[in-house]
Amino acid sequence: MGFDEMDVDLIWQDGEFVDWEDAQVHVLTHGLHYGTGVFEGVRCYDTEKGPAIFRWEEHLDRFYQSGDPYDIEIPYEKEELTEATEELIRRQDLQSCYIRPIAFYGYDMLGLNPESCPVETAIAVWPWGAYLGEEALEEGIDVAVSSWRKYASSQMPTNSKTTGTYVNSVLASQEAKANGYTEAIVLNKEGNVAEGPGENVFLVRDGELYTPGLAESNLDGITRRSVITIAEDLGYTVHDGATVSRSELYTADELFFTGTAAELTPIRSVDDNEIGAGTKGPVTDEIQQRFFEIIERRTDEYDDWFRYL
Ligand code: PPE
Repeated sequence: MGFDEMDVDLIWQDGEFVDWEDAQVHVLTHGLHYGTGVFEGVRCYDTEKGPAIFRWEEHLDRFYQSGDPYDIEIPYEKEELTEATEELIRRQDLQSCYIRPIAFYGYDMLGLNPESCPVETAIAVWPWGAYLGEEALEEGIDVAVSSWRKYASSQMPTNSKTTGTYVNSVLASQEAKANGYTEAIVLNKEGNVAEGPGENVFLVRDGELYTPGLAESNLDGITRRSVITIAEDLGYTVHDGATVSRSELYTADELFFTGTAAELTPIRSVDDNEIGAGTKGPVTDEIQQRFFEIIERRTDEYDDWFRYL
């Protein structure tokens, strides 16, 4: 479904609320030519206590930090972006939505050094259902190891949500889909597991969890952090600094993805090898149920993870 079929009509752009179709940039925008932008992806959930934004402060912190390697200084205070986001949700009567803040070097002059270009900032919100499909959350998905490797942090910042670097994810995701899989798993330069194109990966073996450590060229996912906490609170041992080899994927008892968009999606096969029983495994199921209980606020615990509107 495209944006035009959605019931949203407002975007916050550089301090103003503008009509959806008026939220434009110049074709000579620096970020369009060289990918010099940073973005976030956040979810607002429909809860019994009204709309609630999941881990807003953490996402905002990462948004500002993502710009550091490029000297992108977002010219707004965090409070201003918070108010703008809340107003977008309220004015469009959304109970749940995906939130996409973006900041990028804008229009002044081209040439690699963006020094003279202003940093332009925008926030859009729209309804976004299950990223990999509703069925995926229940049945799990079929993934393939990508022929595209994740770039190393000596090549491009791996822990920054930089617009330009997402071509790596786009390639991996297109390849997986072209070959009949739902999603890819991307290996790092060393050939170990980095992450999915837009997800972190968890592996279950002998009742314990493993997820690639932050030196494996992956993003420090906020869902990853949350799932580590949730799993530990459920009593699981989580090895969150793991190096996961490609071959460990095939012999895992269970595998799943985490991410803002993907939430907690089980993986039922890798390169046509069934994982476990070829469906959502019991540990994944327990953690996923707890995750949804938390984000739908059917428990009072973890209340400080939410910002209610
Ligand atoms: N790795 C990558 C490369 C990534 O893009 C994401 C989020 C994650 C891990 C998980 O991070 P977190 O959302 O903080 O748990 N991917 C975003 C973009 C998805 C898109 O298609 O666009 C997201 O989930 O919002």
